[in-house]
Amino acid sequence: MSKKISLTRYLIEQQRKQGNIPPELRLLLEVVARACKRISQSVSKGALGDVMGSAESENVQGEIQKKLDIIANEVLIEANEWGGHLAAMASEEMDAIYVVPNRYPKGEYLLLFDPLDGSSNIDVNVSIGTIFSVLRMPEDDRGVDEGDFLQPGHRQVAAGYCVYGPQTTLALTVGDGVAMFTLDREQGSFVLTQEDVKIPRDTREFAINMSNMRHWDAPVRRYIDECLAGVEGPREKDFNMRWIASMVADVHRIMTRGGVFLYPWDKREPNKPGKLRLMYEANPMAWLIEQAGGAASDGHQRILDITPSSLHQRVSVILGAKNEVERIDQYHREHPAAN
Ligand code: AHM
Ligand code: MG
Repeated sequence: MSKKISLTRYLIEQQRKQGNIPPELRLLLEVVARACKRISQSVSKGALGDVMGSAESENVQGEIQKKLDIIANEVLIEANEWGGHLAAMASEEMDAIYVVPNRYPKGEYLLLFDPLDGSSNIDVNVSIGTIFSVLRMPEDDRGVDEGDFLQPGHRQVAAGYCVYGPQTTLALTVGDGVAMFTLDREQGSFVLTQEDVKIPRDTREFAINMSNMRHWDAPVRRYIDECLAGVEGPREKDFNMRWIASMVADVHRIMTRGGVFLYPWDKREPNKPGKLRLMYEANPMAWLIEQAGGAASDGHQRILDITPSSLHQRVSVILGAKNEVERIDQYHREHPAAN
């Protein structure tokens, strides 16, 4: 009988084998995973728990918060504040950073998260998830502030997501490929179900919200027009389309069977670089995708090379199959004025 490898065992073995997971980081990742289990439980209660619907409050981005957005945020804060491995946390749902209170010891890591991604899908029982990213405090820093978080994505030391769907699945990277863990609900533990996840370089499947088509800039229009033209068009093959409206679920599909995902800049809010958030969504997903052999860009540069100027910064996101992302980047180079 093949032995089940738990997340704890996987992390301890990685620590021994690679030496690239210091013990504090391992503990931090275990606590994040434990918080995801609790969020998974709340999600699965649905109408039987007091978790559905709007909280009638707004987050810093002016979006109405759902009850589960707030519950998930609290679960992550409460689980992580006392362990001694973090200096501070930042969340899509909080205006300012959350510094670990003085009553607890402070550690050298910074945790960022989108506690409940895909909020519009909560009430309709479609997959949603948690996205997280871990940075190290800059060296010789005496006190933690927002500036410490403004590091480019290539400085992440761990990143992952947990998708709450028919199964609860955790995807994780510490810079040595991507591993996937499925929650064994009877045992209450995450079990390793896939190692060394790889995304094919080519695909016949794209993900974009087509209802925004008239607002896109020329390079994205050109790319999608060519996909839609199918075998008769320049790509000489038919494409399929998927759009779940939960980035976690769309990225998980790409991790599982390939594809390309776009949430580009569009003319609805021309002063914003995009809808998705660099620090909570784009960076962790970009690193996971690159670790699985894919690529992630904003059309002009690698997402992981963007130096953030503010915590809640938005960004245009194109990620997935390497050859498709390179093609879309090429179309942007051919339209230099495009966003
Ligand atoms: P959220 O973090 O408030 O849930 O917003 C992010 C989500 C992504 O998961 C998803 O890709 C996108 O918003 C869907 O947006 P739209 O409804 O415009 O298609
Ligand atoms: Mg989100």
